[in-house]
This record gives sequence, C-alpha cells and structure tokens, in this order.
Amino acid sequence: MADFKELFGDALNEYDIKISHLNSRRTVYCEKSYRLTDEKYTLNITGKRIDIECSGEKSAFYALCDIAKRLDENRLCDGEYICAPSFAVRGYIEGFYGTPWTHESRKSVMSLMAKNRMNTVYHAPKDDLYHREKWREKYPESDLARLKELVDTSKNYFMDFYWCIAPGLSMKYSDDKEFDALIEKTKQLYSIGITHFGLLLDDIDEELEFEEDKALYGETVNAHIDLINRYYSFLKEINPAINLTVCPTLYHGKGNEYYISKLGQNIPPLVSVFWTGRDICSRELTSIEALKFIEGTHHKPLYWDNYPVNDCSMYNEMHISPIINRDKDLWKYSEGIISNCMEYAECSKIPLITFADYLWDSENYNPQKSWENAIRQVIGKENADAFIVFADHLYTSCLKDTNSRRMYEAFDKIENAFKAENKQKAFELAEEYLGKMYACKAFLMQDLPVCREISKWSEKFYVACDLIEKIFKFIQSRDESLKDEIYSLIDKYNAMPARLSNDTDIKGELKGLFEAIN
Ligand code: LTM
Repeated sequence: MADFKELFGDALNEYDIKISHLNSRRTVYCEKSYRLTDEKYTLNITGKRIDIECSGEKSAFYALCDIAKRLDENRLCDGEYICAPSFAVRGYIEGFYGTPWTHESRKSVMSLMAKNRMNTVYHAPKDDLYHREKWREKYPESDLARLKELVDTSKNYFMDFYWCIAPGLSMKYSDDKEFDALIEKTKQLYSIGITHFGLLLDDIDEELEFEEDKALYGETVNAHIDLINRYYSFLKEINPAINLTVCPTLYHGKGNEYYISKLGQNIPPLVSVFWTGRDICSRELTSIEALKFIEGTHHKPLYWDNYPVNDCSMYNEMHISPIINRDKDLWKYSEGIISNCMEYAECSKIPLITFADYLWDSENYNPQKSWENAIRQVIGKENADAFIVFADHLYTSCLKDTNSRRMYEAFDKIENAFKAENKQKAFELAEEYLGKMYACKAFLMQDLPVCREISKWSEKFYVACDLIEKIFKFIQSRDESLKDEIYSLIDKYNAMPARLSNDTDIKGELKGLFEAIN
C-alpha cells in the first residue's frame, strides 16, 4: 500500500474519514462514460466528517487524494460528490532522447503523479542502451533490481507500469533467433512482476533492411504485423492478463494512411496503439481526428502526447506551461493520453500535473488554475508567486507561440501611465515589476533540484533582469552613458541559446514604451 504519511503528511489528520467498500452499481458503474470502473468514489462531506463510498482500495486511494487536493486548494466544501475520471488511461512516458531519469527521480515523479490520480507509467528511455540499441541483452542484476523496485512502487500506487522494448533499429524480423532473444528478454521482465508491455517501432527506417525480410514480408508493415501478433500470442500464453501497447513506425498523421490502417486492422483489437496526433508534436488533439483514426485502424488511439518533451530540435525550449488544446470530449474517442516528458524530471512535474487534472475531469479543466496549483505543488506555496514571474517566459512550445504575457501586461500598464502623463505612477509600476523579477531571481539562485534543472533558462532571465533595470533607469534619468551597457546586455541576451521571450517581441514592447515617454 502507498505510504499515506509520505503522500499527505498530517493534512488529513483532523478529519474523521470513514471508508465503506460496496460492490454495487453505484460504486462501479460510471453513467457518464458507460464504463465499469474501479476508480469511482462518492464523497459525503459534513464539516470534519467525510464518508467515502467506493468499491475497493484503488478508488479509496483516489478519494483520499481528492480530499487532500480539495483541502490544499481551499475548496473542501460540504456536499455529496460523485467522482469518476474522464479518461480511462491517464499517464506519462519516459520516452525522450537524452539522459534518462535517475532512479530517485522516477520514484518521485511516480508518487506525485499517483497522488494526482494518474494510473499509468511507460518506461521507454530512448537512450537507455537496454531499451533500444542493446535490446537483445538482458539487464544486469543491479538494473533489474531497480526496475523491480519501480514495479513494486507502481503497484503500491495503483499504477500500471509498462516496460517497453524498441528492437526495430537492428532486428531481422524473419529470423527466429531474433524473436527468441525478444522473448528471453521479456521473460526477464515478467520474472520481476511486469505484466504490461510496450513494443515500440518508432524512429526506425521505414524500409526493410535485410534481404531475407524483404523476401518473406515484401513490405515493412507485414513484418510489423507479424512481429506484433507473434509477440502478443506469446504474452497471452504466459499470462492471459498481460497487456500490450505498440508504437507503429508511422505514428502521426490522419490515421487512414496505408501503413497505419493496414497495421491497425491486422492486429488484435485489444492491443493498444500509440498515436501522436496530426503531427509529431501536435498543437491540438481533436475528437474529429480521433474518429478518423478509429475509422482507419479499427482502434481507438492511445495518445502519445509529445508535450512537455523538449528533446532534439526543441532542446532550447523549457516546457512548463499547462497542457491546452485537447478536446473536452476526447475521452470518448481515445483510450487515453500518455504525456512524453522532458529529461528534466522536476520541471516535467508541472505540466504533468496539469495533464492529470485534464485527464481526470476534462469538462471542468481550467489550464490556468491547474497550472498555478501545479506550481504550488512542485515549487512550494511560499515561492510559487515568485516562480511564476519566470515561468511567464517559458510558454514557447508546439502548443503556443506567444510568450511573457504577464511581463507585457506590466509594460502596457507602465506605457499607459506615461501616456496619461502620470510619470510617478509609471515609475512606481516599473519598480514594482522589477521587485518581482528580483524576488524571482533570489528564488532561482537557490541550490534546489528544480533550480539546477532550469539554470540554462534562469541564467538568461538574470540578464533580462539587468537589462530591464537599466532600461527603466535610462527612462528615468536620460543618462546617455547607460546606452552602451544596454546595447551590450541586449547582445549578451541574444547570444544565449535558451528560449525566453522573443527578442523582437521585447523590442516591440519597449518601442511602445519609448514612444509613450517622448
Ligand atoms: O514520438 C514518438 C513516438 N517518438 C519520438 C519520441 O521518442 C521523441 O521524444 C519525440 C519528440 O522529439 N519524437 C519522436 O518522434
């Protein structure tokens, strides 16, 4: 069982909580989704007395997480609340290119996401040699022991732990010895309690490499269908309860393309199929597009959502803004969503919590509120307001182009004060904003895991602090000697690769400010 003390601290101590386990329609059937579920619960809150009605341990756990969350967000109010998740599958994947997470990070992300009622984790670090390059080789004992600890932890948190293998870089599909190697490796993982598997065929050559494969299969899709079907049969033979997810080689687009529709229509309906949406990193995920995918493949998509991941060409962006642009009713047309994380585990927690909120209750998801709560959970209540001043500059991603909304609002106010010829007010506002920037800087300079992860971006933010301070000083004093310092700070800012506010946007805003004072 989960360590409740570790998860909730003393927060729930002052409440008289009674849990009743019932196996009735009321506790296992979700009217909204027409699904049987072990995740539903009812809360009856009267002052300090809370009655929980649920079917088992998992739903009781979610009920307690819910109470802790309401308490934390100051919205634990009297009443009856019937709760069940929107999406059946709610999770994240360590599926990025880059340094894999440490064991401690993995456990820490897992417990936090369980507390936010996610139920699935995929283990697929691209640069873990045993996942892709050395897929045939068994894990050394020490690695296996760590994996076992993760599996055991996931069980305590009612999470499905998917271990994934990606043999497609070098596998000769027609060679039985290769299939045997896959089976032997899989057995090693089954021996430590894994019953959820992922077979990933993304990011490999679209053409068959070996003559023997070409002769037997003709085209890649036939080799993949054969591999998936043989692998699934093997898994079901050793344990009928085993689950399998596959990631196809074509994993984005419309879902009616030749490869993906043939693959989908020729593998068992119970094998889950990963799909990243219209693009590799999709700005939107829509129900209409999910329906097209279902039509093409005869499978509901299981979204591999490439946010907040920031590998490859995105490595200068830091993705901590909330998830947006996913349709409210997408749960009807998909199995669920699995968010692909950044190699920065601490920072990933912020967008992941917003995913968890959306996935639990997509109708009522409020990105802004969810994000602010996420920052409070990850950064701590005392520092959340300071941190947001910096986080305001980290919005650029596949989801959104605009950035630094709060800073530009502050600049607009200053500009308006100048235009109204209220110089004193303008300078006060400038001071106020600078004060916030420096309070933020003081937090970012601390030796904390999240601050270390984000240093490439915070270093640039410090230059922005100096730059804006100098600009405000110049506006106030008209001291021409400041100009050189300003220009050299602008050059320094532009030379730093981390992406914060776009340089041309800042110049545009400042131009407005200069015009207002002239
Ligand atoms: O998206 C998929 C299915 N595969 C890879 C990921 O491993 C990678 O992290 C993302 C983002 O670069 N793109 C991919 O194609």
